[in-house]
Amino acid sequence: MGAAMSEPNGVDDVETPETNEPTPTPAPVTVLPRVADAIADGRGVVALESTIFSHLGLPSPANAQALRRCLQIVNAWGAETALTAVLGGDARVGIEPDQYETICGPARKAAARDLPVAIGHRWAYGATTVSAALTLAASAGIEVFATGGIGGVHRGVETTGDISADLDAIARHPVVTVSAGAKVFLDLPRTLEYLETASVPVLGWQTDTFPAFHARSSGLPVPHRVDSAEEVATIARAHWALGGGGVLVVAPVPEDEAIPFDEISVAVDVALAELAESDASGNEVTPVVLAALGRVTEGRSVPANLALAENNAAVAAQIAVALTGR
Ligand code: PSU
Ligand code: MN
Repeated sequence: MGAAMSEPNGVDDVETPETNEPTPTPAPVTVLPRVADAIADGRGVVALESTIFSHLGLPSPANAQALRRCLQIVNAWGAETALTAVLGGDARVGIEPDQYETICGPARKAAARDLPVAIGHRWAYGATTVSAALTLAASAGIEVFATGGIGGVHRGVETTGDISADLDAIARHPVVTVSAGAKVFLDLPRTLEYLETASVPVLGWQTDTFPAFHARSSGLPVPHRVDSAEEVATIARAHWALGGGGVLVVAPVPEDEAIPFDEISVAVDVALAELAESDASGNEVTPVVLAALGRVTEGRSVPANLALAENNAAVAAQIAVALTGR
């Protein structure tokens, strides 16, 4: 044993590193020059996910319409857009218009844990969920992100253990997420409890109740209300100065396209009964239930989904601009 303790031969010739810190590896993410410039110039930037625009989210042609409208409204409010996806194994922050057709097509769903696999296995098109989009946005230094409705704690979690990775990603990354509450077919009270446990400030955008995706209100009280983008910016800055991660801003779907909560709840029961009859599990659940809701509501859920996504993008852009302090 004593010999093992002695210095190996020639040890003096070896340069000893100063510390044991690993060499940082640059994130394998391609940031579009237009986005990189906006970040460097301190202009407002809004990150977007791609799952909602792919075949996994909205049906065609509503998906392409949603993409166009979300991008336009962010620009109209004076912010830059950063659509996220993995294309040909390349994790992108910011995507050129010549790729929009791909974005609106068939995709493999890429949550945060799938990102390294989508890169390593060079997926043709990995559509980012909320958790993956937040990971990419944070790695690029983007402070605001817009989606439709976040994933959360699923009903029946006691048996399935199904809790969306969206919640963990929101808690972890210092980014403001804007959503129309959580998807209506989830266990909304438990989703709110989880967000409390994870120390995520949940801010009702000009509302006192938690929105339920297609419905303006779930009836559940929201912990705090905000009425302006400047308020959100001040709260987010304070959260980050205290070492906090994400802030969740919940904005109700616009009145004109909203579906009353009681009505959508009946449709959810039918959609979840269909789900129980199918063998969908894991990450197939959300796309299957969204498609079923489209059928059960005879397409009414689609314009609601489109309108809420566009509204969230508009709110996110205002917050992004407010965060620049201009
Ligand atoms: N919001 C929408 N449509 C969607 C989604 C959100 O309006 O398709 C997607 C998001 O990408 C979200 C995902 O991250 O659903 C949640 O999936 P899961 O429940 O498997 O975590
Ligand atoms: Mn899940």
